Amino acid sequence: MKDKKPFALWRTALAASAKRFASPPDESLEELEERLLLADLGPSLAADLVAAVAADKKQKTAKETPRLLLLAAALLERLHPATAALPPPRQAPQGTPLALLLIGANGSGKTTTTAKLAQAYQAQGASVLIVACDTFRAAASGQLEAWARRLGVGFRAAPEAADPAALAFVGMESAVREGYEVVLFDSAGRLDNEAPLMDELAKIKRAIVKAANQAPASQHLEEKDFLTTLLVLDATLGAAAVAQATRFSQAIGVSGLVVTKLDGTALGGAVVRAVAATGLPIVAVGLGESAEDLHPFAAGAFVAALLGLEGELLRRFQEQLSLYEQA
Ligand SMILES: Nc1nc2c(ncn2[C@@H]2O[C@H](COP(=O)(O)OP(=O)(O)O)[C@@H](O)[C@H]2O)c(=O)[nH]1
Ligand SMILES: [Mg+2]
Repeated sequence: MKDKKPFALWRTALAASAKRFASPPDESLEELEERLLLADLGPSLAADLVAAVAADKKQKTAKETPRLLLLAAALLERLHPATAALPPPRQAPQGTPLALLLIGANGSGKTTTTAKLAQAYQAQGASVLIVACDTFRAAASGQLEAWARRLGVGFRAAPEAADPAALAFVGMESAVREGYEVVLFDSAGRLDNEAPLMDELAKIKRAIVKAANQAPASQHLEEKDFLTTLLVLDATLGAAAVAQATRFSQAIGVSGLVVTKLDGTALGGAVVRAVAATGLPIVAVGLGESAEDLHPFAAGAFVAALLGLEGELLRRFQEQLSLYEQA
């Protein structure tokens, strides 16, 4: 999916496919809005999308296209800039590993996602170090150490209540020294005192950048050169996840989102809302609790599921999607 223009072509193609399929009765705008509200998109985004469909339907080429398909196209268009791949490991000659910092509220899935990322990068053949910067609870580092042992990746931790930024510094230093290609930093997400949390995360970032610049081979590295900050969001939280996305991304520079627990009862609307609220791409989604359950975000499949497309409409949507993805 490259630029925006193909969406116009896609709508034309949708119209052309109408002749080959018998469509069920068209839905009204009110019914569409109802669907979006049930999927937890929230009133303002729902109204926005319905207005887009109403405008599209007035186009001559879209007269025969069911509104539900126009809605699917509009949703996909919103999510289209929102897909990004995980950054590739940095290669050894550069002397600095790719660093990923995971941030987010308690229970959102940071520690589990850290393990999943370790597994994903290891499967690509990269050497991985995990640094357990959630020193707030002793159990947090124990949980991560068990993952690291199971996956056979490097691991650094500090005693409970140790300064997480100091640990981040030491972790980055040893990642460089020992020639790791990827270093993952887990972090604490306690919410009882939020301002200190944001300060702590900013401090962790500065420590990582400082440590990277101590390496003899490094030439004034900036954060953007090697550090990716991922905000982990629990999709089952609905509107609360959207609020978290806004707060964290305003306080801390965030590069992308990881949306977890999409395998559960999540309605999915939070995903669209978090993207709309932050403008951030989704770099991966969590579809379960094991290390293999991290996947790229498939916007087409997501939209089909969110709208409950089935039968002829689903076939038309998929047909156009595959044409579109080849374009
Ligand atoms: N079903 C499901 N559960 C998840 C997923 N990601 C994390 N969890 C579970 O959510 C809970 C909290 O995860 P954890 O990684 O400890 O969150 P943290 O507090 O942000 O570090 C644990 O029980 C995880 O197994 C996911 O993608 N799907
Ligand atoms: Mg944790």
